[in-house]
Parts: sequence; structure tokens; C-alpha cells
Amino acid sequence: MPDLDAVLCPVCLHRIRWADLPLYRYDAPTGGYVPQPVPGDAGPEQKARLRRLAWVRCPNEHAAPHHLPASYGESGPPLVFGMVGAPGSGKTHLLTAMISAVERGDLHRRYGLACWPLEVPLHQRYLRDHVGPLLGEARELAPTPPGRVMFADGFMVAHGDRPPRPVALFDVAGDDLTRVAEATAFLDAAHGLIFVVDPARLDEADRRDHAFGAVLDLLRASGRLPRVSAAVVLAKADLLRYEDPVALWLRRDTATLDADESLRESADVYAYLHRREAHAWTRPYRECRHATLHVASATGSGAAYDDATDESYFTEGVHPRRVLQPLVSLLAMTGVLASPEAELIGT
Ligand SMILES: Nc1nc2c(ncn2[C@@H]2O[C@H](COP(=O)(O)OP(=O)(O)OP(=O)(O)O)[C@@H](O)[C@H]2O)c(=O)[nH]1
Ligand SMILES: [Mg+2]
Ligand SMILES: [Zn+2]
Repeated sequence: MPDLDAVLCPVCLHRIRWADLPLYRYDAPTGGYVPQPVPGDAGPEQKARLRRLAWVRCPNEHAAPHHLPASYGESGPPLVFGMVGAPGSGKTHLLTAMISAVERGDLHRRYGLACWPLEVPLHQRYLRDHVGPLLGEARELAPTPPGRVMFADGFMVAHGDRPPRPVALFDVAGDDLTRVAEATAFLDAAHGLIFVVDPARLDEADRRDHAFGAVLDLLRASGRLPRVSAAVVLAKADLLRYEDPVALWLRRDTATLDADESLRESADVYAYLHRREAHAWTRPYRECRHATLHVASATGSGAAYDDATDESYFTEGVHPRRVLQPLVSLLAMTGVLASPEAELIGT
């Protein structure tokens, strides 16, 4: 039974005293939440019914208002996943393409995972500010502003008749990751990290990745390293489309969980990075207990600046490739996706 005195808020990462919080209901016409009074003479059944459909407001006053399903306190602790990588490595475009695929129903269609948004207004804001511009208008997304609340979006995810788990996805400005104080709240709670490798930086003179290094050092110091699963993504793989085996993986369409294939992809990406002496970028694979490596492209091609609008666009359209696999791997490595095949992922 979860400790109802200390439920971790998946949005702002504060611990909430859950018992006796007032109830709200979601008001579709206004897109907001309004108080849901519980009649004084309500019987236990009526109270239970109200609670099933109700929301509570997170009491953290230092964050913008946000709400959680009233049943959330009984769902067990949230899984916190986050993006790690240097500034400009492609974290936000990758996460946006991933959330777009989830929104389209791919987790359900391909992997049998039922999912629905954790917080409706925040989800809608993410769709409006990220998914719409990138996937709808092929517009390049801006760098993530530093020092902001980093919750991007979240889902309740259920596999079969197992109870749903809240999964929160965090994005962060690459620079904040090297200022460890800024990132600790999120790293102290993280169960899964998507480490983003930018192929354009593999030949840089010092061959170090300060974001990867700072995060791994911090996780080691706090003793969390053995409990964190890692998906290392060779992102922007469209830039490597003439290099085998990266190109072969990029073209491949995988729609099932296949531990054998995951192992082959991991081995190929590891060998590729090793050959390019990119050892700093394989560190998560060597140091985290469960880890996989992936090839992905969030957009399929690069953006070009447009003078007329003073914005950059993906002029060939946005065609994400293999963006969901890293998330699916994390769901398997953290036990949300539970099957004999899933148990073999990342071992
Ligand atoms: N060719 C190519 N370019 C990409 C891809 N994904 C992102 N980019 C480009 O990479 C740059 C950085 O992308 P972001 O997603 O903003 O990078 P980030 O890691 O979130 O950066 P910060 O938020 O500043 O830490 C942008 O110029 C994108 O156009 C991709 O899949 N292929
Ligand atoms: Mg970003
Ligand atoms: Zn909160």
C-alpha cells in the first residue's frame, strides 16, 4: 500500500500529503477545474463514485496550478523519465515526436498499452506548443529555456488488467544538466533516462559530453545509478543515412517488442560509437544496470531558415523514425510493460 502521506507529485516532484485534499472536477467547456463539493449526507458509495471521477489540486504553491486524478494516490509511485543530453543535441524534438506517436495511439496499437493523459490541460498545452508546431506545421522548436519547471507531459499507462502506472516525462535545457543543483530534484526521482547522442558532435576535439558526465556522476554519488534504466539514442540519425549499420536500422520498421532485435540494435550502435571513439557517449550503457541503445531521427531531415517568416522549417516535412522504441524500452526495463519478452530488454 503506498504511503498516502508522501505521494510524489509527478508534475512538480513535491511530496503531497494526500489524505483529505479537496476534490475538483474537470470542466470541459472552460478547460479548467472547478471545486467538486461532496454533499454532507453523501453515503460511502456516492463518495466513492465522486472520488473516482474527481481530481485534486497539487498543494505546491510554488508551481503553476496542476491537478491529479483523485485515484492517483492509490496508483503507486509515478515513474519519472527524463531526457539527458548536451544543448542542441535534439532532446526536445525527440520527445515531441515520441509524444506525438503516443497521442496517435501507437503504444496501444503496437504494444497493447492503454494510455491516457495524466493532466489534461498540461497535455493540451504540450500538444499546442510542441506537437502541433513540429508535426503539424513542420516548424523547428526553440531551445528549452533554462531554469524552468521541466515536466513536459505525462500518461497513465496500463498493460492488460494490471493497475495503471503514472509515467511523467521531463525535458530540460541541456545547460541545466551541467549545473547539477538545477537538475537534482528530477534526477533524484528519475527511474529512466533517455540519453541523447548528437552525431554532429562525435568528432569534437575533447570527446566529452558534460551533460552525460554530470548526470552519471550525480547518480553514482546519490546511489541511484543501479536503479536507473537508460536508453541511449543515436539521434538525428538522418545525418548518418549513408553509414551502415545506422542506415539499415533507420529504415527498419519495428512494431513489436523483440528482445533479440533490441540486443542486435544495441550491439550495432555500441560498435558504431566505439569505432568513432565516442566512449563518453556509451558510458550510460556501461554504468546503468539496464540499458539499451537505439537509432532514431525525430524529424527525418534538417531544418532550413526561412527569411520571410524569420523561422526555421523542415522543408521536406517531418518524418520521425524509430522514436517510440527508446520509450518502449524504458517501459519494459521498468516493468510497466510486463511480459517474458520485456524482461529480457536491456539485460
Ligand atoms: N537533422 C536533424 N536535426 C534535428 C533532429 N532533431 C533535432 N534536430 C535539430 O537539432 C537542433 C536542436 O534540437 P532540440 O531538440 O531543440 O535540442 P535540445 O537538446 O532540446 O536543446 P536544448 O533544449 O537547448 O538543451 C535543432 O536545430 C533541430 O532542428 C533530427 O532528427 N534530425
Ligand atoms: Mg530542448
Ligand atoms: Zn505538484
